[in-house]
Amino acid sequence: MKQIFLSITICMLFFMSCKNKTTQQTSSDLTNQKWWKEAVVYQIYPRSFKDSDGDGVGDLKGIISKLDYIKSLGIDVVWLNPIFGSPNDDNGYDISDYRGIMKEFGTMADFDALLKGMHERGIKLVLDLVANHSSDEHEWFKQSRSSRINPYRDYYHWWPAEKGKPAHRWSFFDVNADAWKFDSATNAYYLHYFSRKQPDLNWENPKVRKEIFDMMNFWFDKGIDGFRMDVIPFISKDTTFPELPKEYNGDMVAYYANGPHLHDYLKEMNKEVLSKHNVMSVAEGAGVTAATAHNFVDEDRNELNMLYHFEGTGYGYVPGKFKVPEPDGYKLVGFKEIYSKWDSIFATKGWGTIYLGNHDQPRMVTRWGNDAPEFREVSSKMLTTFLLTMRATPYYYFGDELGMSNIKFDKIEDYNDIETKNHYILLQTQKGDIKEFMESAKISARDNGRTPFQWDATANAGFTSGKPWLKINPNYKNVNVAAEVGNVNSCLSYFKNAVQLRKNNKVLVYGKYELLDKANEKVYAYTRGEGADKVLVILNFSKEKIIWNLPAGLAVDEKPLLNNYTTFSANGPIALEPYQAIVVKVK
Ligand code: TEU
Repeated sequence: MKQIFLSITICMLFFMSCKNKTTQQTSSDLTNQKWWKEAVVYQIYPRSFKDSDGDGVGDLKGIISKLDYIKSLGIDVVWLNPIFGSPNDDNGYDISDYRGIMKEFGTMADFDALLKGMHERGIKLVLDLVANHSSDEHEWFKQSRSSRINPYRDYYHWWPAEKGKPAHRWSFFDVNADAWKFDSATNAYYLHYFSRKQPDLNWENPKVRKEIFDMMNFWFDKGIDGFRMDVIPFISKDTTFPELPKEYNGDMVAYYANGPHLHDYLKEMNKEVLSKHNVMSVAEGAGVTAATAHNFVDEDRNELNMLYHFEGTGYGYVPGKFKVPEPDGYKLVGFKEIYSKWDSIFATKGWGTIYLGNHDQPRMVTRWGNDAPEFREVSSKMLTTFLLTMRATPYYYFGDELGMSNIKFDKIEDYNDIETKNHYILLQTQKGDIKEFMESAKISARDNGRTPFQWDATANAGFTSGKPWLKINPNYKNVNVAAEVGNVNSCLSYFKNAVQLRKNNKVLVYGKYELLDKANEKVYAYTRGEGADKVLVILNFSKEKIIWNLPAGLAVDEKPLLNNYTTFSANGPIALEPYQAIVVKVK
């Protein structure tokens, strides 16, 4: 009897504590609303958006000419990939002039006009901060490599050759995967986690940090609204460059992301720059895990606002191989686990982001949906529904609103990207499986997401009057803005509706997320919100028709808030069409 009483008491206490948690969470959400949590971010790869001068490369004037299109999407923030002076070894991620505009993209006057045009339309502008490394053509590096006693020597990481070869560090884009490059001018090696033309800056040096912070303030003083921070978790290194620790398990990215002074530097950046402006900051969270995420974004840490993780977009590749997709495709149950886990990480503290595509990723419809002609549009709309109904700030990649898909090059010569080209060379040297690599690249290579934007069915998709820097996807004849803009059933119209739905329903921004039917291998279903303010999202991730049963106790409206088909019946088992997506209010 005593025992029964004890268990009842424990149950009651547990119930009360859960209830308290929920109440707390809701009230803290309501008092902690921020514009950057409610924003929909639209990412533009400037090289591929719109060319105004016929050189085949997109530019700032091109973006200016399309501001009304951008405004019509209903998005709040534009993130532009790097637009600064660069020899373009890695398409702008190798910066030679942090305060100037890349020649192909235009001038500072163009930039000022672009920013003004965005602000006039109520759109915020976020730029890309690439500060883990510069270009080897930056003046700092030219000075640094010229002599061991040059004042800029310590702006970078050097290892004198008389000490022997430094301990191995892996490089993303090096043809030998070696991050140390010997430089005969001073008989020393320099560090480059990315290409040889992207030497890593030495953040231990306070002068380097000051240069970067001053540069950030320069752009904020111009009026920009935030920075996306390229591989920012890599900035701090153990500069003794020891042999890799015993517990190191081959995950170099995770190792790079945990430098000893990383959070000191981010706090300093916050104090010197971010806290002085009403802006947003988002870290590219390479190597950041569930265990470390809060250190970057919790408000009381005074560091950054958000980060995006790689667990989602890295999922479904064969472990140990370079971006080789699992032969039978990815498993939805694992996909749901990842996104549910990342929701729970920020459920009561911090804030998340969500994305399926960006300039480092293939097109989302090819990778996560189905780009076969009969399913491209519906599955694209389904993925759009997912992105715009999760509790996290959506980062939506330009072109996905049209349902653009992978170009799938057959020949290595068609690729422009240093990652793909250099990995091909590395594989040749290692006598690796080139055939497997080329097939995988059709699904996973970065250039798939970089092909020029498709404006209309005229020559070169209306992107340029010249020769485009990268081939245009031949499907542009049907998949383009002109074809979609007046069509209420197009991907474009669907995206705009989904954006408006999120804007008009704060429950889609802040509401509690609850996964339903987690073992279902084809359907991803979840609710957002609680009590009277709750919606159900049902996403059929398969090409099959599915009957899905509403969980007991859940009743929904007859008319969905969003549906990528015309059919829906709220009574009895729900019949889902291939890739059907439904958002419906819970009664
Ligand atoms: O990406 C960093 C990064 O982790 C990528 O190298 C990513 O792992 C890879 O592209 C996946 O295939 C950032 C930028 O987003 C990327 O465009 C740059 O090339 C890189 O940093 C170097 O600046």
